[in-house]
Amino acid sequence: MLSQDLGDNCLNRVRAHYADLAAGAAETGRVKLILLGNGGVGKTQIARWLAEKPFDEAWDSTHGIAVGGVTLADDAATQMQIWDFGGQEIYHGAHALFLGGPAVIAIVWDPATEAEPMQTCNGLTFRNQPLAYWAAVARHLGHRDSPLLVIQSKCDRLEQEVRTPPLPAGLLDHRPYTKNLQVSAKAKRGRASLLETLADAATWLRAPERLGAVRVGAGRLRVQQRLEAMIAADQYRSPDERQHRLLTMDAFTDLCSEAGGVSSPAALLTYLDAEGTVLHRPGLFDDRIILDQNWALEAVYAVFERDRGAFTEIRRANGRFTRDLLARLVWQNHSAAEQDLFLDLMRSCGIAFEHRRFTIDDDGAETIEYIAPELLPATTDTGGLWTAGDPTETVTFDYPLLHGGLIRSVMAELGGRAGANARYWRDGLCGFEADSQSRLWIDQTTGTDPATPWQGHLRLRTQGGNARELMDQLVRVVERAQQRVGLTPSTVTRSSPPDPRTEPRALTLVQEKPNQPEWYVSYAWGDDSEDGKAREAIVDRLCDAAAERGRVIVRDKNELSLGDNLIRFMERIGQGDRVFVILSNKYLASPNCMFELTELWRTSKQDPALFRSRVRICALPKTEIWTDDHRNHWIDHWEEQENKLFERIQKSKIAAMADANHRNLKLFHRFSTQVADILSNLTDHIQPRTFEELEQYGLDDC
Ligand SMILES: Nc1nc2c(ncn2[C@@H]2O[C@H](COP(=O)(O)OP(=O)(O)OP(=O)(O)O)[C@@H](O)[C@H]2O)c(=O)[nH]1
Ligand SMILES: [Mg+2]
Repeated sequence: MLSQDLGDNCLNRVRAHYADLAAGAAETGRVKLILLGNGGVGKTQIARWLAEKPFDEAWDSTHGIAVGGVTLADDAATQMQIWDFGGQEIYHGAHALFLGGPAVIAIVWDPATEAEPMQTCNGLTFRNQPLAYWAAVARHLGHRDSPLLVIQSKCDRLEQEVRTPPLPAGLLDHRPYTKNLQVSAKAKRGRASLLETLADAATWLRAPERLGAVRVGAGRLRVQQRLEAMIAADQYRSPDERQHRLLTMDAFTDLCSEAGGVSSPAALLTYLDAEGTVLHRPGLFDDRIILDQNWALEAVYAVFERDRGAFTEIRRANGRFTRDLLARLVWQNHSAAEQDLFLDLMRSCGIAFEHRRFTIDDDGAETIEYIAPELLPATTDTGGLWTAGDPTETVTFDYPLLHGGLIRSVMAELGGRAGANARYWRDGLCGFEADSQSRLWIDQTTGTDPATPWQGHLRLRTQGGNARELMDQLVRVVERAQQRVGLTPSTVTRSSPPDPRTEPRALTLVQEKPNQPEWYVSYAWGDDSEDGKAREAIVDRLCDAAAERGRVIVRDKNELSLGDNLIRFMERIGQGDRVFVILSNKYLASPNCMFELTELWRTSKQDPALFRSRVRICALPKTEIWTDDHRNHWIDHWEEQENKLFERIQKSKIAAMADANHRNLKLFHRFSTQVADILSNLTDHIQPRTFEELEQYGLDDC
């Protein structure tokens, strides 16, 4: 109910709470029980056991958070809201948001998992954290009054019990309430002491000097119970027949009027979201309320299941994905509206961020490309955006506990504005900011000290231009991210103090414009054939001749595929001031080359004069571009490619699902419709045929 962050004014919600209390108060008796620990240690089995459900041999890994209520057998007054957190690292950023309130926190561990650095479940690899990490999470992210239980699970026999959990001495000394327990959900050992401890911890937490008995408006409780009944009723229906997955705002407001005693449905919604009854983020999910949270979280995390195909595709595309891809590979059974909702959910949990929008279709439809930071490559890749040499400004934030949520949150804020103008890898990003004309590089480091692998630091660097001003802005970005994920640095070290005159402003990451105009060469790479060698030789000669004149021609010799690299190169070419196109028959038959050529045409707005002013063409001998017949040949060629691919897609389900096939289909269509126009526009004007002519027309004219 209280403020979620600095910009959040809680006054209206507090007023609503008291107004609802005045209309009739009730005690809830609810206490949150948060289960934390590595994947597979047995948290869900403990939750099931408390709810008197049978033990399940299978490990059905929890996605995100599962919330359920149980009334403790010996203590009817206490209703425990169990928050069963999935143990995988990817969830940690989101979990920090839920840990801050008063709750009983149970850290579950077992010696076998403790001994394994990694483990695999349903094709997913989990990175295990030591018990001390989880204790540090509870200590740094949990409420100061929250009782802490350290539970050793899977103690099927007495001999398996470890009397002293492997925790550094003194780590939990300052906690007012900690207890060690040993249980086995399978052999049903330790249940009585677990129940007794839970009841005791709940009573302790609800003592007047701490949480106190929680009183809420009776109307609020009625709405909450009504919603819980709707959710519970659905649990007995088969997944296809569930009726209460989502609730519109109107339906919720009606529910509040029926229940009576609710002065502000919006304030109640914030309360119910914090209680875990519903999931709601104002402005997101089309303003609908998610009742069936497991359904939504399952859909989101299906993206990360290796055997569903999306995982591999996204990995291959360096963390990039589109809604189309997920719709084909994991969300076939969900409507477009539901898919949008899942994407919103991914964004609001920091699992993905919008990276850029682009148009590949000729009809101008926009495609949104997202990045899933967790699936970015692990290696640092500043990709030439950072100039070697000392950074001008550095700021280092040291954290007693650092998890991946922080860098993901920073990336989401900056990356949402940067589009393709930044480089990302799993632990950082790099780019160039327009207003300050300064470069930035942000990355995180954890695990340098094996004794405390959960400690880490985030380092910000800025270079060139107004590096200090940009640094002041970036520090604010990090402070906002800290707030969102619930982290606090122990120390902050700055190379120079902040400038008090720096006004907050939005950051714009752009391509850094070099001092010189950017020149590129687009050609079909050489192969071992005579023609191939000749093509390569002419490009070498061109680059050398340019170098003699003090010019650099950018020549991307890296393997380009119709994917991320190519799109990045295309965007650079799109901004290129001059592009040399070395035409050959191989060029006109190559999808990559044709992509570059049609991009040049598109970024010249299909204006022949603008196109010719930027492009310098040199056609190699035997290139078929000079007659109508030649040009028609290329139309036929690309039409044929399009038809062939279309047939394949129609024949094979697998081919139909591949994102690349759909993209290529659109591109082949684009090539066939534009190739003749582009070529006749060029051949209508005299083109150089010898290298000397090319030198004159391309290098000596400016
Ligand atoms: N022998 C034994 N196995 C157990 C016990 N409790 C859980 N397991 C097994 O451990 C595996 C994982 O249990 P879960 O409760 O799903 O683990 P979790 O901690 O919820 O895992 P995530 O949801 O992935 O974070 C399952 O195969 C269980 O059958 C126990 O008391 N004894
Ligand atoms: Mg679980």
